[in-house]
Amino acid sequence: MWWKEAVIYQIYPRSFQDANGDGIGDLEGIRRRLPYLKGLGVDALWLSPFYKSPMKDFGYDVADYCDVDPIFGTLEDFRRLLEEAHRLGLRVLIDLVPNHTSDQHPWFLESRSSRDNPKRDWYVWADPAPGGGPPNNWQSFFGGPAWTFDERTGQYYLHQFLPEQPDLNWRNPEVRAAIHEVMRFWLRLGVDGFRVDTLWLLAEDLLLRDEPGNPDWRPGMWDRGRHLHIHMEDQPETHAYVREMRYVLDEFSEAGRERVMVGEIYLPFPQLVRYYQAGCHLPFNFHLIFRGLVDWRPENIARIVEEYESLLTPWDWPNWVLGNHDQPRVASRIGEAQARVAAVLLFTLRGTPTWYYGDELGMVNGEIPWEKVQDPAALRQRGRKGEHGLPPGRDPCRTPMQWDASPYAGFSTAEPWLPVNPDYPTRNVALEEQDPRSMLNLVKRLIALRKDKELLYGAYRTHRAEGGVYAYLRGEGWLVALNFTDKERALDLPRRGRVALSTHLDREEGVGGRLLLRPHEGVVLRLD
Ligand code: TEU
Ligand code: CA
Repeated sequence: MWWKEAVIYQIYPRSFQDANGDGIGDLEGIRRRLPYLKGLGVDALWLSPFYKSPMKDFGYDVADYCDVDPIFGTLEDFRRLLEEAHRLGLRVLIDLVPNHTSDQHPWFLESRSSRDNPKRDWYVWADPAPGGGPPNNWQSFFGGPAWTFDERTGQYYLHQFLPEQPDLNWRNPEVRAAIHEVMRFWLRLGVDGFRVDTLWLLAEDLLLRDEPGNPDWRPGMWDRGRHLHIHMEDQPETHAYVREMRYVLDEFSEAGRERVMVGEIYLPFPQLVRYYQAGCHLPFNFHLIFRGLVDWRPENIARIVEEYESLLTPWDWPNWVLGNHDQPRVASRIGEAQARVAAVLLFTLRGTPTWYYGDELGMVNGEIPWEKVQDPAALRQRGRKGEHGLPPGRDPCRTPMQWDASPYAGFSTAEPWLPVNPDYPTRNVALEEQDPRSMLNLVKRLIALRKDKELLYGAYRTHRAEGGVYAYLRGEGWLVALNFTDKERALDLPRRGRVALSTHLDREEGVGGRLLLRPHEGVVLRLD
């Protein structure tokens, strides 16, 4: 099945390539860069939202699910992009945002117009608490209560994110049918599947019960962390809704042309893997991001991999991620040398990898001063300091793609919506293509190597996870050895072998019973 062998590449359309010179990336820009993506060797693209939107959350607030925002182009531009991608053998996944709409979506405008409007029940409305105030203690992801009072009708509406992103009421079968129609619209156009936004948040507790307090919460942590999330997240009904969405995908699936569901799900493993049974092909496994990169040691990474592997049935296909448009860049978290080691890890573990645009250049977080901050999540925390005293939020990982050393890094001819990272003259596609040892060439080599069937499907087995070295076997024929330290390390091998690839891209020799790893070196060995 194609999605098991694929490498998925995430594009944040605002930041990839601007074609019409307004400083914002667009669909035509992506189309022009398809040859680059083909050359990189990835198999599928996931495009973050490009739908009509007031852009309060940069497209994750959708005002029309079946049209393209003029900032990004037209539906015709999308058709051309899709057609050309398919011609090159690239699949295209689009972002489906079913949990909430924009407050400017016609459905919400109707819903809020009166209590007896037929669409009233399409969103989650509730009376004020008996003594006044919000119906319960639920907090939004972006800070503050998850409820906003609507003067006109005297009730509160639920929003897990911004007040401008009201939650749809998934218990209402009309809502589910409407989203299914949206899916069919894009499937008929030919998309290969969806990355479904906030899949684990579709349903909330019917009784709207208060969340219990979180004993680990400390002042300074985010508002939503004040409570546990047993009533707002991962409800049993959600699994049924996922199943229904899967049926819609299956209406359009054929052998070799399965339409797939990638689900955005931030949950512990035991809860995460239940989404396989619900029919989600690839419930995103973010554990390398939120448990791995914060404690980058062989013991910890091996524990994550083993725990996940042990919970999967033979029907569940794993997947791994190191970055996305909501998370700080991997190279900024563990350092550039270790980001290369992490790339070897991602492409040689069992499972489908998803790669975030620019990470193949080793792109680092942009430093965005307060005057230039765009992310609504950050703006709501104005004055607060994030890491290194810089503003918090998600802009740092959304800076423009660095194509070449020309002004604005070849991203645009106008000033981009977020500043280009100042390191672009020395870190860009054009330069790294010329440099045989660049991160870009490492990623290309890894993607090519990963086509090997045994590396794709061979069982995972830990070989060593201590003393700064993490090594594992894939099938019988492959051994991956990663040095997490800045010192030399030696590793005993089960058999002789040959270096197929080193992060340093400078050796391909035979090795005997012992492998010497240089500082920050990762090696993929073909065993005899
Ligand atoms: O993200 C959902 C999510 O829970 C987090 O990634 C969240 O955005 C972050 O922790 C807050 O700082 C998805 C999208 O990926 C994100 O871009 C959207 O803002 C969000 O849903 C709402 O649609
Ligand atoms: Ca543009």
